[in-house]
Amino acid sequence: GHKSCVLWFTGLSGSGKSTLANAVDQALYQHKVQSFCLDGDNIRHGLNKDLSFRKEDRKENIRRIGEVAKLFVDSGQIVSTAFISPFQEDRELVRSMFLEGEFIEIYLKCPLQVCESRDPKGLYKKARIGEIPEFTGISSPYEAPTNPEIIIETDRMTIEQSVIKVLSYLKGKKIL
Ligand code: GGZ
Repeated sequence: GHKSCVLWFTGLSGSGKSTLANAVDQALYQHKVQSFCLDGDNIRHGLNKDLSFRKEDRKENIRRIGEVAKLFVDSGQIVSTAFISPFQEDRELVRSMFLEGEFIEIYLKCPLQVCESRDPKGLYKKARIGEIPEFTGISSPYEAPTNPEIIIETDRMTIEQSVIKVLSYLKGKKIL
């Protein structure tokens, strides 16, 4: 058996949140753990498609994701979430919705220059010329976590090493 929890991945656009959250989700599946991954593809395009990237809408985005994550935790799963979640206050609100030890904040630490050079969707380029307002890291702030459970420097580690780091943490906490 395993304990349920939320793996809350936070970091800039292009820091590797979706990639790593999905890789961890796959690894948990191989460990026969019930898990699920929430990301922009299944939330921003569905449940939260009424929300923009203004500060107040990001707050509501994160709050709703927290509530959905809680439903998954209540159903006994490990849920991975991959959202920028740039504001400390919003992440703290979500943390407060969970029991001690159930909310695991994973900070994908990666220099802005590296994220910007990856620019898989060309969004940074558009943000730089003002085509996307309030773009995180360019024209809207990213508040780095002050006390995350796990920090992963995605420009220095492979996906495989990063997955091992997360799973080792879970084993150390007797979640797996
Ligand atoms: C940041 C934006 C913006 C703005 C569109 N700022 O690289 P992506 O494309 O796939 O990931 C980004 C995603 C961020 O959505 P989140 O729900 O994770 O953000 S938050 O937690 O702050 O609510 C990016 C795209 O949406 N995108 N406009 N202005 N990212």
